[in-house]
Amino acid sequence: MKTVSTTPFEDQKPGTSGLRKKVPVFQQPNYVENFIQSVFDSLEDFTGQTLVIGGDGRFYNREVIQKAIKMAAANGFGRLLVGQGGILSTPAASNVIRKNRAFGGLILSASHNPGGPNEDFGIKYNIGNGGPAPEKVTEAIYARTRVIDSYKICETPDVDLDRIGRVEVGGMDVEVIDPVADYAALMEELFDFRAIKAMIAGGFSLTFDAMHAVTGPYAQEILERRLGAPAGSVRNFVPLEDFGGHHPDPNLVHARELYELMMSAEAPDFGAASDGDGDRNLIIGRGIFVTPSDSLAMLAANAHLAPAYASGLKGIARSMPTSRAADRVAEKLGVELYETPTGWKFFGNLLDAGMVTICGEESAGTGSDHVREKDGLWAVLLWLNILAKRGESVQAIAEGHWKEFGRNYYARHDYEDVASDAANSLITELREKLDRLAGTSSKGLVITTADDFSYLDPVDGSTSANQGIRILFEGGSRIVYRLSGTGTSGATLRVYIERFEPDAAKHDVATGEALADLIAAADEIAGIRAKTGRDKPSVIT
Ligand code: VG1
Ligand code: CO
Repeated sequence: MKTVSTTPFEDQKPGTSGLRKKVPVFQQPNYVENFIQSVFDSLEDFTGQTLVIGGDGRFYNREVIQKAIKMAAANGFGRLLVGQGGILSTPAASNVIRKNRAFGGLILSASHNPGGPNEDFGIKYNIGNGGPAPEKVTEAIYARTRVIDSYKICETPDVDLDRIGRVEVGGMDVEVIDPVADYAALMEELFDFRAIKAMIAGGFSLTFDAMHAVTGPYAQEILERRLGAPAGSVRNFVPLEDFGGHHPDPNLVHARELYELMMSAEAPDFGAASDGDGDRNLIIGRGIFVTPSDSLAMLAANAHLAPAYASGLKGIARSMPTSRAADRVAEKLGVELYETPTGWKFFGNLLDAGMVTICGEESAGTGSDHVREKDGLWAVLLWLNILAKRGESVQAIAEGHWKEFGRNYYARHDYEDVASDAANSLITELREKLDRLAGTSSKGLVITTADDFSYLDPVDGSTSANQGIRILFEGGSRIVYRLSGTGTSGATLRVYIERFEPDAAKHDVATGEALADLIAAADEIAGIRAKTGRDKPSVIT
């Protein structure tokens, strides 16, 4: 064991989901070591305890895992569990932490961002409940990174990550585990595998695109081996360090091929995809894309059809920018709806306290109290379970849902890689005029309220301010503005636009059309064009 002296880096502030930077930033001498030591220095009483490590297999994953193992041993952890090949999807890592009563875990991923020598990497710390560290922990980690002057590491040989089994590193037990087994077993407990299997045997067809990211081995085991989907139902199933040069982002832009298949005459009954680290999901029925916000609402309304949720939901939580479709379901079910800031870390307390069962975000994240992360394959399996029980198509279920609850037309416009100064001044100027907006109108729409979202956690009483600017209009339409906390270059402005339409006769309008006046108002109110120089968003989801 040796102690190495070091000097702080100024830029190690964790964002929405851990520390994310370009690979060359992480490759600076001591950069990874500083951050990991700062994590350990911010924790208490872990001597002899268990740490879990896994990642999405992207470029630099293995190198960081070797450093983390040697540092965990030097810092006094007693046992370390690591996925074979360095692989653990984010939800699987959450499950391993919980199942083994680990002290916590390090998850190495930059999620849906591209991978490779000049692309993105990330490190996130999860606590013993299996969920992302709450803000008070990430703030302590950041404070530590600013003053750190040394780190501890064992000078031991690298661990063979490809061989399942147990070895010893500097007095710590290291177990290389099967990354899929425990997760697949958990899914089998939650869902009616027999019903899904029978549906597939009866001719129901599906395509799952793993996007050359972490879910390939999970999806092959669960969908093909356990549920009997024909070989080839899971595409792009080999995890690659650079995701084949693509963005492993399951949206209509980056999962274009899947989308086109689902809109074609050859479309299978069901299409889905997941992201780099396996926590996001894309759901497309034959001829119909289900927005993540709608998917949350539809899953919540039908969850009782799956064994794990047969006794009903305790409550539903959604991030603030997520559409309010789920609110109507909560109302009907007679359960509480919680609105949290963006990022899964805010759901942890509600789940731990047994106040909610299902959570979701507009960014293609849905999950439940089975783990403490969002879970892409879980959402796919819950959809399949519902389809098997209802015996209807995705389209019929979606249309029936809108008829019953009304439809929340919804889109997110992202302006990526905008100059940070321009993005910050846009938000600052909006903030300054918030008090004067109520009662005024834009593009014929009357503003009823304008505020900056602040969250009071009902469990621990903590407050998180400045979480996004909300402009509410008469009739229930809404525009939300916030800056991304996961980007690695420049700033990303996200504009979330929503209109509620109760009239079933108006439920088959194209989204862009249904939102046209709000989109124009979003620009007028914030001056997006003028301040960013962009005349259209980089991505619309
Ligand atoms: C984005 C999404 C947010 C999600 C986060 C992490 O954050 O908007 O909903 O929780 O990514 O997802 P931001 O700050 O860029 O808007 V993942 O799949 O990257 O772990
Ligand atoms: Co992700």
